[in-house]
Parts: sequence; C-alpha cells; structure tokens
Amino acid sequence: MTKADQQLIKQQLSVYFIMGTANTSGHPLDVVKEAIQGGITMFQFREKGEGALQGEEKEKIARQIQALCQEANIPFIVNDDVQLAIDLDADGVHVGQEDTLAQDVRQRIGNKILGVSTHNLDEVRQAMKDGADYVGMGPVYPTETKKDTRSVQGVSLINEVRRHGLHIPIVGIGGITYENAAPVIQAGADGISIISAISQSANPKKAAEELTSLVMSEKAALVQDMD
Ligand code: TZP
Ligand code: MG
Repeated sequence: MTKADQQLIKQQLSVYFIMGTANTSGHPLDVVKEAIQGGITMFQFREKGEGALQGEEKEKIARQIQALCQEANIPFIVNDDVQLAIDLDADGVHVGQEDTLAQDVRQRIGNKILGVSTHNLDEVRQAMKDGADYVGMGPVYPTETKKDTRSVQGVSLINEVRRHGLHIPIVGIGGITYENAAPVIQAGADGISIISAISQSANPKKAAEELTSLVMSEKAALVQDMD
C-alpha cells in the first residue's frame, strides 16, 4: 500500500458505521441513509445475531445498502463473509481472529480493503504481515451489542501500537459514544467504529453528524499540535 492509499484509509476510517438488520428497530435502509446524510465516512455490513438474515435475503439487503454507499462514495465493507464481498464486488472485507485467516482473505480479495480485529501487539504485527489495510481494536468501552467480546481494554492497545512506532491505520470499537469518543482519537486511532450510538439512536442523522464533527475536530487538533 502506498502512503497516499494509507492516508485515504485513515480519512475513511474517521466515522465507520457498522450495522446489520438486528442492530436497529428502524428500517435498516432508512437508518443507513440517515447515517450517510449525517456524514459517516465508511460502512460495514455485519449481518449477525438473533434474527439475522441469510442467503438471498441477506444478499438483497446487502446490495441495497451497497447502492446507498456507492451513491455517497463511501466504502462498503462486508464483515466475515468473503464470498459475499466477492459476489457483490464490495470495497472490502473485515475479519476477526476467529474468522478466515487474514492472509487467505488477502489472497482471495486482491487489492480490496482488508480490515482485521486485533487485541494485542502480536496480532497487530501479524495483521500487518498478512496485508491488513487497517486494524480494529476493542472493546474500548463496555458494550451490549456484542456478547462474546474480549475484555474491555480502554485505549491501552492504541497507545501501545503508536508508542512502538507502527503507523497502520487504526479504528477503535466498542461502546463508543459522543461522550467518550475523543480519547480514542487522542490515543492515536484514525477513527471510531460505531454500531448502537447510531443504529439505536432516535435520530441517526443527528447522531452521525455529532460524531463526525467531533472526530473531525479532534483529528484537526492533533494535526495542529504537530505543526
Ligand atoms: N466488536 C467489538 S465491540 C463490538 C464489535 C463488533 C460491538 C460494537 O458495538 P457498539 O454498539 O458500538 O458498542
Ligand atoms: Mg468476525
């Protein structure tokens, strides 16, 4: 990956909205539309949990959401399901440590975006070797959205990775809200991944707008500090 590509991914990670149909009581397409209007910079289709769609139904909603993302020029990433990402010609795939090996995913998807969830420095280094374009780190804060998470780690791994001089794009995940997002960026993450703070909001557009302006101003403040 060139330096320019890495800069673009860092921008695109700023407000990374993740959602599946189980994450909202609203109409999923309306929620995504509103989130896009509110300024999200990347989207991940994560169709998991109770009542998750499968097969044709899953593919149908994925295609509908992908169309919204394409219209808005926002990367559309698929969680876990490498074949779906290939069938849809999605912009990328995100995998966890328990999913298909990152190096195998890289082989299958060519130069699409590859994201990998990581929980310690070794996993970050391995993800970099495997060709990850970015790494997810969390849960930063307690979350109700994913039941089988590792223990809450705050921003410690984000700090550690930056202390070791690793420049891989990082996105924090888990329990992130408007109130607690700033420390994630201040620790050196390039963005925040959010499910419920947008998908469960009574006003997803406003929630996305507020998160976007917060992240953008935190990132701008860091750049100024370096000048
Ligand atoms: N991985 C670690 S925490 C988490 C995932 C998918 C859930 C994040 O959801 P929320 O609602 O933003 O806490
Ligand atoms: Mg997974």
